[in-house]
Amino acid sequence: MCGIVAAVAQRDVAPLLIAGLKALEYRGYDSAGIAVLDHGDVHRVRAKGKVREMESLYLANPFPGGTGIAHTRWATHGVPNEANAHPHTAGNVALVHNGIIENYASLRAELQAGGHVFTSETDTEVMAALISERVESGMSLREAVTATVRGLEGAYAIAVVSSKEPGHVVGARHGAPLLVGVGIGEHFLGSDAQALIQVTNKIIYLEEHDVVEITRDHVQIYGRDGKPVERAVHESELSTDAVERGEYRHYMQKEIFEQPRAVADTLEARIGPNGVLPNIFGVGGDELLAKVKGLHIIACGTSYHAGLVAKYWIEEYARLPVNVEVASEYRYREAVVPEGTLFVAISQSGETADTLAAMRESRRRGYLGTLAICNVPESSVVREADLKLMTRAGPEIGVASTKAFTTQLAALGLLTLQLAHQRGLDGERHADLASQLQRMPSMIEKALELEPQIIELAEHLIHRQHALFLGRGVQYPVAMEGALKLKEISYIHAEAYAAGELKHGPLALVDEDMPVIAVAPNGPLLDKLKSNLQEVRARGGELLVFADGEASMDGNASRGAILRMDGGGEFIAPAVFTVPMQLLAYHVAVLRGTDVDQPRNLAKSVTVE
Ligand code: HGA
Repeated sequence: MCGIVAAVAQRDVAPLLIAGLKALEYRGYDSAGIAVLDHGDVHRVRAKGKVREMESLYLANPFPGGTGIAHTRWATHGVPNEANAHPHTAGNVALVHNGIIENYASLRAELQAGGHVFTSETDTEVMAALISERVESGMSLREAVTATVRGLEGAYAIAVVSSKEPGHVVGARHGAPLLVGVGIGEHFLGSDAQALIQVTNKIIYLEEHDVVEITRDHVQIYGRDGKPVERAVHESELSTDAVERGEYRHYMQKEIFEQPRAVADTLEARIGPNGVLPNIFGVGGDELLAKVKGLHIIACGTSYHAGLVAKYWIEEYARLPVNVEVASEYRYREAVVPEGTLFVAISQSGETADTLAAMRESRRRGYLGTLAICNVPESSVVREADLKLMTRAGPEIGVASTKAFTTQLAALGLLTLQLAHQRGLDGERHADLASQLQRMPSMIEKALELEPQIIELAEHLIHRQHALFLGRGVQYPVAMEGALKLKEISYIHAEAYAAGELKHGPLALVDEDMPVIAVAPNGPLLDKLKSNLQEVRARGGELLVFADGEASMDGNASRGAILRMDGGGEFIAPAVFTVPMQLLAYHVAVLRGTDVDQPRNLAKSVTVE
């Protein structure tokens, strides 16, 4: 999603801004731009496409200046082109924006009626025009920004400069993240810590409705009431190495292979021989969880699939009812909340706009409490939740989520175990689940050894237009995740079905051109699944089956292949069987030559609704 970087320094800031934008490239975007103040002039360069295309325009015609703003845009209002790329300028002002201004049409009409001429189709440009007018009428830049954001509906993180105030950048946030980087004799704004880690690890996280003014020597933050406020400075633990690609061809491949470590980190010091350790969800966590009578899990995309796996787990082992819903639906529907329900938000970035809004909405719906499962400790979702369990996946750069998913499963496994234990799960069963969970990293490690065979399987899919993924029970969400990965990065249309549903419609699609990928670990539903696979085989469909080591598959894959692996036990098998799904999608995409880490039209950290 859009990225913001801004700087005030003694040195020329354009190279710093461009380096910051490159660090934000992983979020996915379609155009980029920078604007720098130089003795009352505003130099601006923008380009459709990658940061390096904008950078070469800059290098062909570089400009000095110690105050600047920069942006990568993921278009919401207006096509991706140079005119719609940020920064937008109006009079003395240049501005970058992340979010959506919902009342922009009426503001734009009023400004046009007053004679303002717009040069883009964006919602963003109205803010530049309003702030510029106010500065012209005598307000300081900060006053003009404060007055302008008060009249906005929607979501924004902005960074603004005015040629009337060189040496100052003003930022504001509401519904989209913005943070301050504190340097020595220089200050920065960024939409995440990744953008700033090359210049500082000292970070101040702004809160909703904050307005901030940075100069070389000062940072002043103003709260919702316009009065100065103090916010703590944090030391970010990110390192520039954590975002190096190393020997891997893509970040996604690196992140798939980091999963044993990431899952082990997520479990570390949270589970022991007797099960989950006390209060890993935060102070008072165990007490609150003991009162839970049901759960609503809210998430988007891959995190939603992790929630679906948890539904099977929690209902089976803890015997608590669980409802899982995508955040964009939940937030606009009058969900019934039975007494004693826990609201669980799952989000990799903790800034996913729909999930965050759903969590805020949940506050007025009478939940017992909120629990965040998230990868970014300082994120809004984590800060606003009552209880939290951090996944420790480290920075995830590939837009298609991989290690975030398996670490979410590890965290949800801990939650399941704790809830089940508190509700009297039989001791032997509890011990078995706990030991399976502890084996999750090594079983994932083993599954990664399948890569050479998966590369061969990938050949089966590269010229296909469609694919079906099948699973039953807790493996159905794994099939959904497999289909999502394939769609996201290879652009092959893929659908997942609960295998028992096949005959109720999708079987009509099956012929020799329709590959069917089945997740088939051992378990009580394996025989049922095998019958469903026979239905595919009888229609000439090509079967790619991922099966547990010894299970007989009755020659099911007469066309296609059976790939044997070890799911590590019924409880953790969803996490382990996810690995070949990820590798398959990855290698199909590589063979098809797509932009694996930044697939078209997609963005990471989806901070717009
Ligand atoms: N609405 C603005 C910014 C979009 C955005 O925040 N994307 O992440 C535009 O379309 O330019």
